Amino acid sequence: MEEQYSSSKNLKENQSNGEKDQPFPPQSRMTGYSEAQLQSISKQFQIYGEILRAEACKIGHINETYIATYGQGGIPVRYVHQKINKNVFKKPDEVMGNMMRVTNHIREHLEKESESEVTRKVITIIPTRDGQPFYRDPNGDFWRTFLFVENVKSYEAVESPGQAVEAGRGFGKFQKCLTGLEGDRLFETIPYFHHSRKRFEAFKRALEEDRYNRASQAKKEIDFAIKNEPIVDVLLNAFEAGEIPERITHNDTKFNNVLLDVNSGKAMCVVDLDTVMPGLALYDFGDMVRTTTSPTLEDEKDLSRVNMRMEMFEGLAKGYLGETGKVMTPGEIKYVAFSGKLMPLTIGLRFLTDFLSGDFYFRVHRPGHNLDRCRTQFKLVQSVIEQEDAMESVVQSIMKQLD
Ligand code: GN1
Ligand code: MG
Repeated sequence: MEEQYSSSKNLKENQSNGEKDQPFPPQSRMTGYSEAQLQSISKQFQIYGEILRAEACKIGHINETYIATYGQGGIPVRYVHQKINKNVFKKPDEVMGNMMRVTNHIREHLEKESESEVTRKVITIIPTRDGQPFYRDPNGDFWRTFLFVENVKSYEAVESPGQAVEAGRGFGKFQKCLTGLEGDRLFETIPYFHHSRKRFEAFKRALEEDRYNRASQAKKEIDFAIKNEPIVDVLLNAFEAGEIPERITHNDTKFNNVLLDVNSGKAMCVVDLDTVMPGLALYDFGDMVRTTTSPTLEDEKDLSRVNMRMEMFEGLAKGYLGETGKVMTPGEIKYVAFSGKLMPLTIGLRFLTDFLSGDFYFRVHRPGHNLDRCRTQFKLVQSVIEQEDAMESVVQSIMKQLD
């Protein structure tokens, strides 16, 4: 089945196995809801038809996601039910407030441009029966429902430079469209989310504590992090100096968060809007470099396969700058290539911190999973460092072509 979420067949399949001899934090376990439970939750929303089946979605390290098929008179329609991780998102009402504003803005923009297939180009939030964007269940958990986008596919790893162009174009359009969102500043759904200095300090604290005696397993990675510490302040300083502006950014521009049309391969819809908030455009671009340029998955064990491929970088930069190049400031353009090493370093630091702290944050599926994820990130940082000058030239030549 071609769809935006690759799903497991069994609702229980997402449960993690605890690590032997280690206290295993409860947040890392996934509950796994039954169809009957989902049915009762879905009754709270303005849904079309009766539930026929539901599958848990394995993608995503944070929220719990189910794809449910409903039918009315034999005609199927699909919805996505999602339980928001309230350990991570402390104020789910603010997350949904941002999401409503952002999706309404994009929808209005698409309609103004007389675009077709609007429900495939922006997420449709299904309200509860009393018109709210989320439902709070008796356990105090927050649920929301989206219309499933049909005939699209998401990929964990990029397969061609053309796909990289589409990823860049999809997130670039998103970015450009949100420059027109007026009104109050969006909520910061996770304060200091990409604040690389704070992420580095959190890593140092976890290392000093070494609560689970894991630092000895991560010596090389710890050395790498410390050696590359100067990277973490560069954009923060540029921002402080007024060299780069705050924008409304997506902040989780993983390649699997842009849905590509199954037939044309074109970017259709940007998903996972929980972290859309004030940020730096370069965080978004850097996170695309992180997830779109290596042929491997984020948890690849064979590090010799992890590398930044220039043709993918070029595709990404063409797609993204093609949309945003005229909106971005010279200060931002200066750090486009640099952001390609900042983001794998920042996310790698977060994986390492979580590994050292006992895997409380990212859902893990095997012992050492977060350390494996950290290793791929750091390998990618190294690969970007080795190719940064060439990446810079690619950016310059794309910018010249835009003039
Ligand atoms: C998390 O759950 P997912 O895959 O959408 C994380 C991102 C990381 C990413 C790493 C809220 O995103 O910041 O980059 O894992 N989201 C949050 O794969 O922390
Ligand atoms: Mg996400």
